[in-house]
Amino acid sequence: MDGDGLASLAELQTKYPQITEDIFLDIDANADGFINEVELLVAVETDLLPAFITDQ
Ligand SMILES: [Ca+2]
Repeated sequence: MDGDGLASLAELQTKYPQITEDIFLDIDANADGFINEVELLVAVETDLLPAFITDQ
């Protein structure tokens, strides 16, 4: 993440190389092309992501 509170697919893939575009689109609930903190929390709760990303 680059400090704006949103994560792009490329940013997520630096931490989770296994994340595909399909998974990213599933996480991106409002389809704005970025993952915000709420979407990240939902992704962890629904096991779309294996762990919580803690840095900002
Ligand atoms: Ca989003």
